[in-house]
Amino acid sequence: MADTEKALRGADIVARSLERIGCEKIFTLSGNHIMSLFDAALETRLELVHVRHEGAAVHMADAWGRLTGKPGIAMVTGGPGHANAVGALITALGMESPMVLLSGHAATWELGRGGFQEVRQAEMAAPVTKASFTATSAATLGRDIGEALRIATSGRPGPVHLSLPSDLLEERVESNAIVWPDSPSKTGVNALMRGGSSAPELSDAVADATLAALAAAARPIILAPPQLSNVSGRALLSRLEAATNTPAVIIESPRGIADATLGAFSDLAARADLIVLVGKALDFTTRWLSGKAFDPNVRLIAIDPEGALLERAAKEMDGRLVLGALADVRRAAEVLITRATKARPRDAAWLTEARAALDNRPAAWASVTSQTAQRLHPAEVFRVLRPYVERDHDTVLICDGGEFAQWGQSMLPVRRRLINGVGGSIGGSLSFANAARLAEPKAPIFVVLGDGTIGFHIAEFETAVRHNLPFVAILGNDALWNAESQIQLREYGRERMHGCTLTPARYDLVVAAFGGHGELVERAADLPGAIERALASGKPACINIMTESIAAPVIRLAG
Ligand SMILES: Cc1ncc(C[n+]2csc(CCOP(=O)(O)OP(=O)(O)O)c2C)c(N)n1
Ligand SMILES: [Mg+2]
Repeated sequence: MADTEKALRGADIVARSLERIGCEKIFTLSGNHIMSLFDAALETRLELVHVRHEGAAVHMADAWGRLTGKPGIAMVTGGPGHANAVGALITALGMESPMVLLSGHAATWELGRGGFQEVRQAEMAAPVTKASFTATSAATLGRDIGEALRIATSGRPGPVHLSLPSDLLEERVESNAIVWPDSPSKTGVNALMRGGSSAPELSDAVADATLAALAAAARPIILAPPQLSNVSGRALLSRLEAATNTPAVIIESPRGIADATLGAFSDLAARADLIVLVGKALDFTTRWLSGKAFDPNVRLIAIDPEGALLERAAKEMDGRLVLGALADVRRAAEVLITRATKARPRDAAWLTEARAALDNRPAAWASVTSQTAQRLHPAEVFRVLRPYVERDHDTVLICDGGEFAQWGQSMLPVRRRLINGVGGSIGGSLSFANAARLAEPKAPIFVVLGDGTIGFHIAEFETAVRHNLPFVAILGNDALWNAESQIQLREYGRERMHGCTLTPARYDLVVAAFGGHGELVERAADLPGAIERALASGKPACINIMTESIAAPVIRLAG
C-alpha cells in the first residue's frame, strides 16, 4: 500500500493547493460531486462555512474578495447547485470582485451519456465570469486552481469558474506527477478569457499627456471603477484627486451617475468638458457620455486593462476619445500621482465646486417625517441610524438594492461599504454581512435592505446563527416591491399598478425563530432602543421597520 499512501486524491490536491495559495475559508453547500472535497478539507487548515443556497456561497466569496482583496472561494455541487450559483456571479462580475467558483461536475466517463446532473457547466458560467473552464486531468488540478486564482486577481479583477469532474477528484496521483499551483504553466488553461491579464504600466509620456489635458480642461472629472471601492482604493483615489485638483468619483451603483450617494453629481457631469476613465468601463452607468446628461462636446481619455474596452470607448466617442491607454488601474493611478507632483497644479475652484455638489443633500431631509401612522419615512430611519454607523471608524455598511436602501446609501457616510453594485441584482446583502463578519470579527456591521429583498436569502440568518456571525439588518418593510412599483406609477399610471404588493410580514419573528434577535418598529421614537437592543444581543439581528413607500432619492442642484 506504500504507493497509495504516497499518492494523493485529486480532492486532496485541490484542498492543499488552496491552502498553499493562502486561502482560509471556503463558502460552500454540500452535494454528491464535492463530498470528496469536504473530506479532503479535514486534512488542511481550510475552514468550510456552509450556507443555505449556492447563491449565498457566491455572494460570500464576492464580499470576501472585495473586503480582503484576496480571492474568495465558493464551492458548490454540480448541475443544479452550479446553476443556483451562476446568478450570483453577475454581482461579483459587476463589482470586479476577485473570486473563484469551484463546482463539482459529473464524472468524465459519464459525459454525453446522460450522467447524473450532467450539464455544460463551463458554458453556463462563461457569460458571467472572466474565465470558465473544466479540469481535464487529476494531476493538473493544482495548476488549474492556481490559474483560476491568478486570473481572478489580475487585470480587471472578477469571478472565475472551474468545474471539477467527480472522478478526477477521486483519482489518486503519484506525488511526483502532481503539478502544483506554483509550477510554471507552459500552455495555460483552455479557458474563455476576458478582463485582461496582467496589464502594462502606464508610461510617463501617457501620464504626462493625461495630466496636460486635465490642466487644460475647464471642468474635468475622473471616473473610477468598482474595484477601487474598498478602503485602499478610496485612499488611492483621494490622493489622485488631491494631486490633480480634479474630482475623482467611483461609479459603482446601477443608478450610475444619478446615484444619490454622489449627491448632485449628475448636474456636475453635465458640465464636464473632459472625462478621464481610470479603469471605469464606458457603459450604461456612465450613459456612454451621451444624451441630455452630457455636453455634446465632452472629450474622453480612457485608461483600462482591457483592450476591448478601449476599442468600445473609441467607437462610442466617435472622434472625441483623445487618448486611450492599456494599463493596470492601480498602478496607473500611482503613476499619475507621481507625475502630477512634477506638473503645475490646476486651480482648485472647480474641485471645490464639485465637492460641494457631491456633498449636497436636500435640507428637507433633516426634518421630513412620515405622513402615515405607524410607518416611518426612510429619512427618519437613517437620521436615527447615522450616529450608530459613525460611532466606529471601521463600521461596515452593506446596502442592497431597492428604494429604501438607496436612502441609506445616500444618508450614511462610511469609509467601508458594500453595495449590490452595477450588476443591479437584489438579495446578496445578508451573505455579504456574514462574510464581512468573518473578515472583520470586531467592526460594527449594518445591513440596509427592503422587505422584498430579504425573502431571497432570509435563511442566511440561520447560517449567521450557526456560525455565530452577529450583524444588524435594518429592514424597510413597506409591504411592496417599491422600486418596480415606482416604475409602474411613473410609466403606466396609478390604476395600472399590479403584481408588486407583499404582506407586512413579521420578518423579525422569522429571524428570532432562527435563533437571532428580532425587533418590530412602527414609530421613530422606538428605533434607537431597538438598535441598542439589537447591538447588545450579540446575535444576528433584524429590525423590521414599517416604512412608507417612498421613491429613491434624486438630488439636483437648486435652480
Ligand atoms: C435578482 C433581481 N430580481 C429582481 C430585481 C428587480 N428589482 C429591483 S429593486 C426591486 C424591489 C425591491 O423591493 P424591496 O426589497 O421591498 O425594496 P423597496 O424598493 O420596496 O424599498 C426589484 C424587484 C433585481 N434588481 N434583481
Ligand atoms: Mg419594499
